[in-house]
Amino acid sequence: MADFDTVVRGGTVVTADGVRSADVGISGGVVRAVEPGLGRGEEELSAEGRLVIPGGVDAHTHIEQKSSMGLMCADDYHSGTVSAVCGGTTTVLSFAVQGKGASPREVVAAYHAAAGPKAVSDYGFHLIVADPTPQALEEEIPELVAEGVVSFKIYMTYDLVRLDDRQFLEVLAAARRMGALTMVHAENHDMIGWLSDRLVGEGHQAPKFHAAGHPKLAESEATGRAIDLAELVDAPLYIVHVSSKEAAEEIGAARRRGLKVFAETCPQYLLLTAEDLDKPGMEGAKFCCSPAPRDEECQEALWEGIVDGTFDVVSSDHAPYSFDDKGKLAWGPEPPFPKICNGVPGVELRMPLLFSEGVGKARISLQRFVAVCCETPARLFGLYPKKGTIAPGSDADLAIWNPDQVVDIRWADLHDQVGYSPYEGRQIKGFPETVLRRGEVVVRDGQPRAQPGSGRFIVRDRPNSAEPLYRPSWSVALARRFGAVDFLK
Ligand code: DUC
Ligand code: ZN
Ligand code: ZN
Repeated sequence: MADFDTVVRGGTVVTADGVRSADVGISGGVVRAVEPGLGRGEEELSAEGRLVIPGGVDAHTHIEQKSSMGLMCADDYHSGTVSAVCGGTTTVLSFAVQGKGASPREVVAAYHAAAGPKAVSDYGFHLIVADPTPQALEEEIPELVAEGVVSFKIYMTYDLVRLDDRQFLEVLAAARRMGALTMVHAENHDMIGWLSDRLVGEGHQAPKFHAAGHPKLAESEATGRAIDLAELVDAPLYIVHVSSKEAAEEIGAARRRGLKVFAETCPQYLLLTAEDLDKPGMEGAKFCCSPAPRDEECQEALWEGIVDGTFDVVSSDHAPYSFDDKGKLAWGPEPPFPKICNGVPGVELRMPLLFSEGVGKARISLQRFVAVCCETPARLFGLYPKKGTIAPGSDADLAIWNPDQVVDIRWADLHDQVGYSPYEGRQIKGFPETVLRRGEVVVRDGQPRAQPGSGRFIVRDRPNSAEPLYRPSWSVALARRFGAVDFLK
């Protein structure tokens, strides 16, 4: 009789703690042992010459969701999560959006109905709170938190979803009471609106003006204000998709003051610049996202921020809009830039891009790569140690990664429904070959093979009350770095 259902044999196992040669023994979908020389598995998977990396946790994806401009995105829970697993990500956290006047409970029920029969990766929801009524905050949302929807996102811009500062404070206070984590899209709405109207009014409406219409100052002002609001309430705050050096500086300063502020950046801000928006015709629309891609100085600052801990997480902000009248060009073939749907796809390439450009170019270590792509998002969003690591007792989510595989990026080889990749034609090195989700091979030799509906909703622990899940070494390190002791209690 075999000792394990599956043994991943002879690889180099990488976690945020270390790198070692070991086999991984899996039974019942759970990691049972990580040691060299394990006994036989019913199924043997060779990882000779390969890295064995925890399944990625992408903390920021938009799947089968209406955008903040009201447009349905191109990926449903099948294509979006197939794309995720093909890139080594086995858990996605995506958004359930409360429209104005909508019941959060009904909204989340609708997202469960959409995801349940289709997902192939595991998943969870963040609730976008667009209408923080007392009924929502005091009755419905606490029930959702108890059911594992333990994080909220609020917007400081976009007419359909944005909150004013007072509403933002109400959400922060409610999140603090419930032990939930508030995420924020931090851009100054009026700066963007005023500038965009002037630019369009003067005939500057091509995609490249999207960058001018979303200046760094709009991001850094809102980032600083969001931090101040969180400080007033003494609530933890997670700042999404940071694009600029100036916003990163606000975050660094907050941390030095001991505030419970956490942050992510995304591959598009590490690898694209405003010049990518300046392409012939409407091509630049493919690169329009908010905040906007910046410049090389910002890119350097963001890489540095991953190294020095300003950024805890690298997420994709996968926002899949096709380049046609159902997506980017829904408001006509040549819409003015404020009418171009914001967002770029990226759930499949998040980890390969960060591996190639980060680890491959010696900007970040292999362990830091695993920390920001897998372990820390799992910790911050109440998934650890089930997700985000390879250790006895964890879900057997892992990718057997070929560090030497050279890939020329072509959208045609990816698995999303977007129709283009902002990274088309770039060459990267390193890609997952085989991916396991709870012990099941969901990608073999680069090809997806999971059944729709085999992904599971993960009931997450409340981040504020997850102390037993945090290892002392991590708690102490985080507390020292960020003075985040209260957050961990
Ligand atoms: N900006 C957002 O706020 N959300 C989706 C993608 C984007 O570019
Ligand atoms: Zn956003
Ligand atoms: Zn987003």
